[in-house]
Amino acid sequence: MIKNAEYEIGIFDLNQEIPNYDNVIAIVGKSNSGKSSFINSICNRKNLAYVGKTPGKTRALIYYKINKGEFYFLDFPGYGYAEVSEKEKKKWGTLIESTLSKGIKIKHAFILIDHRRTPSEDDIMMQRYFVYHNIPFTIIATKADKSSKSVLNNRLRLLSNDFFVGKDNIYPYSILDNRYKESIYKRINSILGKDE
Ligand SMILES: Nc1nc2c(ncn2[C@@H]2O[C@H](COP(=O)(O)OP(=O)(O)OP(=O)(O)O)[C@@H](O)[C@H]2O)c(=O)[nH]1
Ligand SMILES: [Mg+2]
Repeated sequence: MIKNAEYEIGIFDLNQEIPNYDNVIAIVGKSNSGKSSFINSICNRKNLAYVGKTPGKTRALIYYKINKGEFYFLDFPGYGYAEVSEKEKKKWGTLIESTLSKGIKIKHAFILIDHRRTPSEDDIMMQRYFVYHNIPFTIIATKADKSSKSVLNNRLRLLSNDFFVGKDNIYPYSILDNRYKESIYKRINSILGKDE
């Protein structure tokens, strides 16, 4: 389903013009939740998005052009990483908030969370933001390979309570297991109105 993926543009500071693409799927989540890994995996690419050894590596909003412009992934800087300096944190916060308030176009948001973690205040704030702005979202519970099936299922149930969504709005994912890809592709098709 994803045949082609390429880096399109990075938004590094507030003076930059924000692109106005249709069909943008935002990828948000805490630092280290697996956003960049998810993008690489779903695009079948090893090094499209940078996966750092230390959290807090994605420091800009990065647009990836998928299938020659059929849609875009927008990789957000991860929030909530404690060891980043206050100054850096403030810079990211401002970058995220102001691009959002400047009316950046987002068709759908994937909120990524390590399935073993309880949602942080920042996760819930992000979700509220999307609700407030009428942007539909899907929760992606990452690193599914790290738990047994029963533990994973239990966590999915708890996450659906925490995020106040039905379990069908939570998708497990693992970059180590290709079985999860198909359901994400289906989800993307339905987001793009390509159901048949
Ligand atoms: N076992 C396992 N590890 C994963 C999976 N997804 C991501 N990881 C690991 O989790 C770590 C963080 O992944 P990233 O993709 O860099 O996370 P990120 O959300 O982009 O982080 P920031 O850029 O800091 O916001 C890396 O060491 C990845 O290899 C997964 O499905 N399974
Ligand atoms: Mg990243």
